[in-house]
Amino acid sequence: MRIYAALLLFASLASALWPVPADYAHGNTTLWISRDVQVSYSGAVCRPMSPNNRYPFLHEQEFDSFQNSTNSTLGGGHSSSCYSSIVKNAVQRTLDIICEEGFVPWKLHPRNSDFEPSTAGPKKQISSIVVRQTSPDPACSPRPLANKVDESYELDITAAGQVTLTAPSYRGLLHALNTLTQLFYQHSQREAGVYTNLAPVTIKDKPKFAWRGLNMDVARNWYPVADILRTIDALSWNKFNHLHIHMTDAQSWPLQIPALPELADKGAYAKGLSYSPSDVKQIQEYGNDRGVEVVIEVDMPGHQSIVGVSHPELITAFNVQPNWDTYAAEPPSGQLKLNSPAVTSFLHTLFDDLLPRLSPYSAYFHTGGDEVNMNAYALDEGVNSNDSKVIQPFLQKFIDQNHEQVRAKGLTPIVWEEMLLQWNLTLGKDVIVQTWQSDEAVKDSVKQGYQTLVGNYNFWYLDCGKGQWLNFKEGDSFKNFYPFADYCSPTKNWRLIYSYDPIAGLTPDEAKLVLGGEVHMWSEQTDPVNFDDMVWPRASAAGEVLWSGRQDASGQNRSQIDASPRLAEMRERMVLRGIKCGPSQMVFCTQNDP
Ligand code: CP6
Repeated sequence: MRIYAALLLFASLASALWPVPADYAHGNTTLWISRDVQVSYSGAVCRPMSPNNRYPFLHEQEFDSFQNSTNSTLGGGHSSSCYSSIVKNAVQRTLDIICEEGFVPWKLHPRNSDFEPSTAGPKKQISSIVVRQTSPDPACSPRPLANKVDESYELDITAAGQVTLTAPSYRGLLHALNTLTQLFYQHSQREAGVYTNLAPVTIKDKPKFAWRGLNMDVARNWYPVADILRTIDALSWNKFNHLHIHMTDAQSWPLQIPALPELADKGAYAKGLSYSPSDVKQIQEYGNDRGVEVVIEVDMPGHQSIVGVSHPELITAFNVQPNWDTYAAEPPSGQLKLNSPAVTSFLHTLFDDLLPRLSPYSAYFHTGGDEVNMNAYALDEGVNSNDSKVIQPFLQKFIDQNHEQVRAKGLTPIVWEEMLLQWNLTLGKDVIVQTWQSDEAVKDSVKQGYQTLVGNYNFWYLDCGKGQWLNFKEGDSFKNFYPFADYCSPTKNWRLIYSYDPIAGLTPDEAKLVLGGEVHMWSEQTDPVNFDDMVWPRASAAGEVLWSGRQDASGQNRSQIDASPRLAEMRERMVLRGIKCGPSQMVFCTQNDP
């Protein structure tokens, strides 16, 4: 980070970008902004229109005619569900946030200080915003792989009041717009307006890691669509680009499959507590519009007990009580049988229904594979053994069949680390391996040449945040027996999450195969009431590590002291935008010293 020398005189000046850009310089000139600022796209100016138009700077016809013009790179010719209106809508949201958010950064300034610009005299205004996409959008289908997307951008604000956002892709422009929102503040005398005191600004930014994700478990507790959409918003503000939805697990199947309606009819927690195809499409489109790719996981063959409620013939060790822990990591027990023609045909039907609906929006499908229990296969008539050497070839056949179908539908498979590292399965070199148990797992996976996701549970599992796991009481039913207090300690504060380096201990060549990582919100004890508070702003800490890297340009680990007030500011902005997350710490810890 480069800072003008003059700025050192203004140590209290709030400049709190999250995640921190790769290259950032700013001054201390104040500029004001208003809703009728002109926005132009690659030189096609859209003039202010009628006063009752909420977004007067955008005029449909002018924008559309620009789109269809020959020098347009904003997606002309694509269907609206792909790229064409994404930037236009994002600009609308951005000006909405800038002009209405109302963020006054008082918590970051010394107690009782005067940090705001004078409201007397003429106010220099932002004159216009130029939005330039410099490369054509990729084809809509198949979706580009994560490491093929250029998310870089440049943002300039001149002291004279000209804003320019430039990026090769619409994904970069979305990041530029998000950064822009973080440069503006509401004056505490509200009528005075919205200002930046940081001009001139020059930002050149790009992500360190291509995959920056949150894994959201919607099977242990039910989440209405609105909670998922709100989470996509918050992810985009933090420059995350993937929402991994852990869609099914042992306890519930909240996904409607029209070809297999009994799955959700019997497997959802209640009538109506399931996602229809149009719900899924809405979630995917919402993510697509915000640069967040939605990746669905159907976890198999473990964590599948719930399928036994509608298809008992497909499940081995179904709901064993009381000794469920012989057969599963978490109750109720039950895994898909191996070496079973019925399971094969079931999965064909499932994939034929589901996967074609996912591929217009994602390049990936997650087939799970964590915590497969061996004892369960002693009870499976097609296997009849708990010996891993007997089970392994059946598991290999199972995953070969599944991945073949995933690829046939134009998708790339993702698996949990156990498939590679515990079971030594032979996987296609296209497969992404998602690690979670250790840093050694990351090393082992990249050493075998696989693109790898990190997210060590000792650092990036958000479910253990508040230490509120239930205690076993003698005589309780097995449903209350969740003896997980041990592995849920220690709790994880943002500093611990921030301290995790995805490429620690790897050679530079190995590090290249770390595609990125995910924080994980397992929902055994989280539902929409506490979800925001469990995820944010702790996920933001991982978001900065994934976007900016654990180290700064000089190779030093980033300082928590620098991060602390910036994260506090990010949390205030998220709260104002509707995320119900608690503070990262008390004001005393984030306020600048006098
Ligand atoms: N559910 C599933 C879980 C977990 C995993 N998979 C999990 C394991 C250990 C901890 C937290 C969560 N609840 N399907 C592991 C990938 Cl500490």
